[in-house]
Amino acid sequence: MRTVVLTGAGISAESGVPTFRDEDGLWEGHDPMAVATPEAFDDDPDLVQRFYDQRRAALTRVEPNAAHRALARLEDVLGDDLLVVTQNIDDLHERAGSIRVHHLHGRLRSAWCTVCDSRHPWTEPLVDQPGCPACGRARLRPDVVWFGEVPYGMDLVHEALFSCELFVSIGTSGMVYPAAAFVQYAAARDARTVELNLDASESSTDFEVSRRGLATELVPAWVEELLASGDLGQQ
Ligand code: BJW
Repeated sequence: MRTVVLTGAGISAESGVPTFRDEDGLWEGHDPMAVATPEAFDDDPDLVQRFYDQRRAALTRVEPNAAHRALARLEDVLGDDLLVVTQNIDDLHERAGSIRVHHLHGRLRSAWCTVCDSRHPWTEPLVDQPGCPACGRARLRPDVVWFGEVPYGMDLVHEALFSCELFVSIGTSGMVYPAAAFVQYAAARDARTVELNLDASESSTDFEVSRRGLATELVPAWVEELLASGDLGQQ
């Protein structure tokens, strides 16, 4: 069954990666949403670089959880019929074993040169303004998508959404577009729609099935149910 799984910050929360809009979400007294913007980067590049440098460094201290692993197990069965579209910039899906993962909002472990438009695997801080490995200019920024910028690979995502039979959303508040509208695209093509989230999201009412709870409990249970159903057609 052609399946698209959309994930958000909630799937990585139990690994110790902070979400954006949950309680005590401040970073050094700043609202993360105000830091993750092109305007903030223009106003205070060092502040924004430090925000991402700290999050990149923190990746070495976190591990995938049972929810990431359950999706990797689902891919073992569905193969190319499963696409995970993640809004997360961490690499926990890949470290859990998922292969078909699309990072809609970019990746922490990638740097983008705003001069020569090259991209580079990156694990070190960017605040010290290292030179671009391709052109040598010191204009690297985190390879992530901020408000007002175009999410990555929308053609690929649209193609997957328009042909999927099952759409599942995990751990996202449904407040950020275009991801918040994916359920509507999938439903318009008669896909089954399932939401697995701790709280009600902005788009909960758009889903046929909406379950509340921790991702580490809901996702493995849902994957088991799906696999046990035999035809992968029942949730
Ligand atoms: C758990 C849990 C547990 C907790 N278990 N669950 C249409 C209408 C209105 C506005 C717009 C619109 N279209 C575009 C806009 C503007 C804008 C936008 O959406 N604004 C809104 C504020 C209204 N969108 C954009 O600008 C986007 N670009 C765009 O649309 O370009 C035009 C275009 C589109 C398509 C084709 C061509 C052109 C870009 C958006 C970029 C968002 N960037 C960020 C930062 C990325 C880098 C970084 O990580 O720092 O992405 S913002 C931030 O929000 C980040 C996240 O990926 C994203 C979503 O957050 P998420 O994942 O939902 O996290 P939370 O914290 O909000 O929610 C966590 C959820 O988990 C909660 O519900 C909890 O209950 C749950 N949870 N623990 C299960 N243990």
